[in-house]
Amino acid sequence: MLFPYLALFAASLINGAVVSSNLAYGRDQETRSQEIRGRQNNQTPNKTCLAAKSLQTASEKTGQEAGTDGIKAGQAPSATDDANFINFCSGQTITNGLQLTAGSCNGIPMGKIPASKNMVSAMITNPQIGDKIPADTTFNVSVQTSHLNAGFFVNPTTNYYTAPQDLDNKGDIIGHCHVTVQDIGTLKSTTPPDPTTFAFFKGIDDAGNGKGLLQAVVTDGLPAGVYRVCTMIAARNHQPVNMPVAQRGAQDDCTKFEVVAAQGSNGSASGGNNSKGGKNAGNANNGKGGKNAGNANNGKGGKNAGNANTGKMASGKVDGKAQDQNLA
Ligand SMILES: *[C@@H]1O[C@H](CO)[C@@H](O)[C@H](O)[C@H]1NC(C)=O
Ligand SMILES: *[C@@H]1O[C@H](CO)[C@@H](O)[C@H](O)[C@H]1NC(C)=O
Ligand SMILES: *[C@@H]1O[C@H](CO)[C@@H](O)[C@H](O)[C@H]1NC(C)=O
Ligand SMILES: CC(=O)N[C@H]1CO[C@H](CO)[C@@H](O)[C@@H]1O
Repeated sequence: MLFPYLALFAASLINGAVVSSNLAYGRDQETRSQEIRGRQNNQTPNKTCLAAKSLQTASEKTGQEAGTDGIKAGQAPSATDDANFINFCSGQTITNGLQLTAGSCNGIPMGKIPASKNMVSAMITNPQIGDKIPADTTFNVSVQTSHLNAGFFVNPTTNYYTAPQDLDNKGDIIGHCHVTVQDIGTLKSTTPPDPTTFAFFKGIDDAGNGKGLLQAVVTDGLPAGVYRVCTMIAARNHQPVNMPVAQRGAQDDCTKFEVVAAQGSNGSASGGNNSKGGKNAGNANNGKGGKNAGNANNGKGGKNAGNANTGKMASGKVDGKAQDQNLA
């Protein structure tokens, strides 16, 4: 009866790991005893406890131990845990499926990591770099992706980050792509834009053309300005995709483009004052659009372009935020 003896020995090792972890987080003796009894009585492991097969022993080390491969000056020691950090979030605000704007702690595993040959890549095919798109006019953001099994997104209100990344039977990540557009002021801006502010955001819910081409319709377009559009490719539960190697090409793409007031469209509407109308339209186009569209409109643009543009700008921002809440 050697086998059962070995099995029992293995089980007590697992229990040892869990007990020491629980001790660290102040779990009481009775709870630990219940867990151990659960394992021994039911034959099957208590599903709330870490299975031996899931243990990552690399987490027990900082990476700076003498004789370890890959040590370089300036490296940070890793935090350590002997039970996969399963209780890392104990006593903190647990994410628990919500998009908590004050921050939280999420204890769900990262999940399945693809092979290098299945790494996600993307290229924004519309708009193209430097494009000048007419203001307040519907256009598409188009993204050609590879190795993303797109069209899968869970309820972002209840299941944000609640399950690990998963792969399909070809080894590709199952998930979806978001596109986000921000006003950056000028094409050569050196200021990181504020991530809490965006002109347009959309989670692309479908699988596109089935060959990786995904599209988001920017209904009624954007006010005049200079913008950056980026992809944010995600697994099914909205977490950024995780890849097998650090040194690689990016999974996401960004590009920069301009939105310009339609030339002369409101020029003739300035009461037959052609030269005046022309000048005003010009100001709105030359970098004074976007954020400063209001200035160009106040007084200079007369009643025509001014009122129309202000109205569109306000509704554009409201739409963007509303879509974010529904379709993270
Ligand atoms: C499994 O573990 C949980 C959490 O510690 C505990 O509440 C439960 O009673 C255990 N189940 C059994 C069958 O021991
Ligand atoms: C824009 O995207 C939508 C939705 O994918 C698609 O139906 C439409 O044909 C696209 N328009 C252009 C001009 O590509
Ligand atoms: C029309 O143009 C004239 C001459 O440039 C200017 O004096 C006048 O104020 C303009 N009227 C309007 C309504 O812009
Ligand atoms: C007369 C004219 O062309 N008016 C246009 C001014 O611009 C707004 C917004 O782009 C249009 O809606 C008007 O039709």
